[in-house]
This record gives sequence, structure tokens and C-alpha cells, in this order.
Amino acid sequence: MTDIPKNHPRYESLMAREKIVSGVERGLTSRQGLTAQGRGEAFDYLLGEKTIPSAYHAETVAVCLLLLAEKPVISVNGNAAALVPKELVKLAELTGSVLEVNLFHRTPERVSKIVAELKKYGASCVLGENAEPLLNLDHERAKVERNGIFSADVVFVPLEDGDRCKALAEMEKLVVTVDLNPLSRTAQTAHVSIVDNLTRAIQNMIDLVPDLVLLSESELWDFVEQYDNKMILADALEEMKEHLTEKQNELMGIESPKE
Ligand code: PTJ
Repeated sequence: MTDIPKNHPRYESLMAREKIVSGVERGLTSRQGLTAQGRGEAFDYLLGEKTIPSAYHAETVAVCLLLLAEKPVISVNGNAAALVPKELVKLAELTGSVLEVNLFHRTPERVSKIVAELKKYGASCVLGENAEPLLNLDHERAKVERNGIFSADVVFVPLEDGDRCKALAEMEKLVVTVDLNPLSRTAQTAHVSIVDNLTRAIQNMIDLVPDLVLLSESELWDFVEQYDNKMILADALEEMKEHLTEKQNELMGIESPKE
């Protein structure tokens, strides 16, 4: 890994990039994962690299769903395994979710390496190695485990491909995703789309559990029932527009109007 000084103004972003590169070198992350990270970085810039209130709201609803689910599954791909392996294990433990390695560019070697990586961080059981073609997609992309994603009622799939997200949503599962691009097919097809960087989103979700776990089922359902994913996506676009206008004004020396 390149040594990034902690006082570098872009420390967080550069460290995330290093983690993805290391993931590729260790055989966890696909090479395509590099371009996915780059696309994410660009959208994060537009958001101001912060968790916007509507994303925090989506994170809250996502945790409610994981706590309410009978069979919640957290799907782990090569980017997520490189960026937040410890946090994924922690979130699964706190919400009673099953972890399943579920890859778009699937190879048995990469699945096994990611399973081992999650176990290194304390996961006792990780599914994915016995996946069968059960989704309504062409062969390799269709593979999930019968006792995992296939039979889950709530699936948390950060950074998912649009086709697979749609296939899951059509199976009467509640699908939660994290995607910095509010225009992606994944963000538009999932039931709950968190427009935030996975590194921030997962930590927020972990931090939300202790308070949400104290609520009754009906209080958790209230959060879910009042949620509107279209509004959340529209708000993310609005935040990006406002952030760009602010930056444009700064550049031109125009004072932004006071709220
Ligand atoms: O490990 P595999 O084989 O399952 O492959 C994983 C990737 C991510 C390569 C694969 O699913 C893929 O190609 O995804 P896409 O279609 O590039 O979509 C990734 C989406 O995630 C894009 O919309 C990015 O903007 C977004 N994204 C990338 N990095 C982050 C992110 N969103 C949140 N946090 C990030 N760190």
C-alpha cells in the first residue's frame, strides 16, 4: 500500500482507493471493481463527501428492515470485502443477518478468498460457496445459495448490478442497496437506496442499531411505512445540484444567499 499521510486533505478517499487496489492484489476484488470505485468517488464529490440527511434516513430504514426481517441476508461482493470487511461482520452480528458472498464477476477462487477474509474478522459462517443458478438471469450471475439470498425476506446488497437488483426485487424480497449514483438502475430498482459512500453508510448503520433495537416491531414498521424511495433519490439529486451551485458561486466569488 502507498503510505498516505494522515494530514493529506483527501486522506479518507485515498485510503479507500488503496484498500480497493489491495483487494485486487489479494484476489478479493475484481479489476472492474477499480472502475466502480472511481465512479463512486465522482458521485461522492458531487455530494460533498458527506452523509446527507436523506441518506441517513434511508440508513435508519435499512436497519429497521434488517431487525424486522425473519431471514435477513447481507450480500458481500469484492468491493465491499475490500472496503469494510470488519464492519460487515459486525452489522451481521448486531442484526442477526446471514453473510453471503455474491459476486457479479464470479470465480470460485474469489468467493473462497472473500469467505476466508470475512472469517478472519470473526464471521462464524459465510455462505456463497454452494451457490446454485436460482435467479432469473443467465447462468453465472444467477448463482445464489438456496438457504441464503434465495430464501431471504430482506437482502442488503451494497453496490449491486442493476439486473441482479431487479431480479431480487421481483422475487418479493425487500432489497436494500448502497449506491452513490442515484441514477443507477440499482438505485432506482431497490426498495431502499442509500445514496452514501459504503464506508460511511455501514458505520452509520452499526451506530444506529443500539437505539433501534430498543423499539417495538410496530415502531420499526412505522419508519418503514413512511419511507418513500423516490423522494430519497430526488433529494440526493437536489443535494448534488445545491452543492454544485455552492461551488460555482465560490469559484465566481458570489456570496451564497443566506438560508
Ligand atoms: O465483486 P463483483 O464481481 O461482484 O463486482 C462488484 C462490482 C461493484 C464491480 C460490480 O457489481 C459492478 O460492476 O458494479 P457497477 O455496475 O459498476 O456499480 C457499482 C455502483 O456502485 C456504481 O453506481 C458506483 O457509483 C457505486 N459505488 C462505487 N463505489 C461505491 C459506490 N457506492 C457507494 N460506496 C462506494 N464506495
